[in-house]
Amino acid sequence: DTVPLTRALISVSDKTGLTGLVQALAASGVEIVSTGSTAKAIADAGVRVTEVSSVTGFPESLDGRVKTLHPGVHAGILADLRLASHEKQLDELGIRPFDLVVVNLYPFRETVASGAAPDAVIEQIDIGGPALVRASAKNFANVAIVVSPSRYDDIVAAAAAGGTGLEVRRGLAAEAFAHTAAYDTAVAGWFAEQIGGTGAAIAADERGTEGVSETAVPDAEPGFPATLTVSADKTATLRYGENSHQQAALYLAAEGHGIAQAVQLHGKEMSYNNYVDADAAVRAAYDFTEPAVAIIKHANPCGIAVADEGLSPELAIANAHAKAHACDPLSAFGGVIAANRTVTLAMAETVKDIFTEVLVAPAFEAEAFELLKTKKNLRLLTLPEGYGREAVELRQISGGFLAQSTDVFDGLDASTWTLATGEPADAATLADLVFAWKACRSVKSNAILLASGGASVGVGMGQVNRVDSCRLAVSRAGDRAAGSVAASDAFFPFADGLEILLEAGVTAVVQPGGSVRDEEVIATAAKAGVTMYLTGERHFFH
Ligand code: 93A
Repeated sequence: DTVPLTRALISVSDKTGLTGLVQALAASGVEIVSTGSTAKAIADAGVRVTEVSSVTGFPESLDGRVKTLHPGVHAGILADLRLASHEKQLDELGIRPFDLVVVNLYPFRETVASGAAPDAVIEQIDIGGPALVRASAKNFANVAIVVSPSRYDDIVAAAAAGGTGLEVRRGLAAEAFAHTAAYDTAVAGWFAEQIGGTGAAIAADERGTEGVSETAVPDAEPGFPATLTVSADKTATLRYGENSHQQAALYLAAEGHGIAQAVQLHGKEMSYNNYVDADAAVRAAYDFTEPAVAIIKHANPCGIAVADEGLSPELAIANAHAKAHACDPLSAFGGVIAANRTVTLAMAETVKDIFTEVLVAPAFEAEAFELLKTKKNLRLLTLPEGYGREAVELRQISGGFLAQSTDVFDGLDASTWTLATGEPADAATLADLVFAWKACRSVKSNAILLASGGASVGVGMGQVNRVDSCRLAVSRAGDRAAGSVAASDAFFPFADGLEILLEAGVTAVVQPGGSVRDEEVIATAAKAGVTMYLTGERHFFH
């Protein structure tokens, strides 16, 4: 099962670690074949290298679009040397096999992130590279495929030790296919954005089999017609669903400009749960017009904050992130972050030290992107231009679908609130109440959110009674509950939940009102001398 390393094809855009790799391979007697600028870098490192054009007998042509796309290369990679017939054919064709292929692809995502024009982006769609990677990975029985400089040390060690083992090559192949899949997902996402987010051109041959379902769906206007057609094209097969034994795929809705159309710039492949959480994160952060950050775990915010006033744009989004993170650092571990402004270097510097699954934002400053890219597993996504939720939301239930107009805040106006009891809130307290009310909308019901200084300080979510949500919010806030304000996504059916908030020292409360026991609830607030506003509108979120 061990394949000795004798002949390598190396074609890399990212030259990190290249010198050390080729020097060590040459020292182990490995012959090196390479493309254009890679060959030059290898020669510059003082290592003997064969130009791929002398292997193919065909010049690198069309501005490099055709370099390795040649049977002289691909037959050398794809030959299964366990078969005498393959070995014989190679001999007849005068083609020598490769046992190691080292490739990393044109920097497509980086080029998109740099704001390059479409033509320049298209030039960075690697064709020959993925073909090398996939061919090598398919033939892992004979070839080791390396797509990341982080594997160079292992390969050098294998070369010195006599070759690569089958299980090592199988693992490298799995990595390789994940790599090309993520690359193509980024390309598909960019194309979908270019054509207005419809994704119509993608996987068109799958239409009618998987991508389109005929179901009852409302149109965007209040009238909900008897039948409509939902059309969405399958754009990615996900590794698995909510759990590893579930299959899953991503479909792009026609006309969508949401998280499904986000372009992934870096990091591991997006998972099913990543998409769900990124959607929740964006929903939470984008309710705010001021710089805001939301951190999501299991579809719930464990921190939401807006920036302090008067900060520069560079610092504002970093400040919002620091405040959101401070709400519940324990839960923020492994979280999904959405920012509603460009991620700046200042924000990247703090995010980089916190284990984070996904960071989604409208854009990344170049230095911020460079820094965050050093985190191999952190997925970086940009939202499509014109991001917005659909006017109507669908949810599947067994045997059918539910539809509703989407819950949005349309220019929230606190002057429409009713002061039920207590002194009118001063400007700072009112700002916190408005913040808490907006932030509470993205918390799964029953939701209680405590806030202070434009940041959540304690979130009670998803409990089956409001008292427990109050307890949870207060316990998460700890000593920050005293002096904070509270928002409740729906009315207090009894005074018991409110009493827990008052005992903890909450100074003002906003809630919809409308309970048959409003009088009792308001009297409880009045007795504590606490301000209470009624919004007249609840924001359940299930
Ligand atoms: O333009 S390509 O799609 N056509 C090819 O035949 C080809 N072969 C390798 N891109 C191709 N590559 C890519 O070139 C590799 O994936 C690698 O990223 C890059 C290295 O080229 P160079 O050594 O000239 O910089």
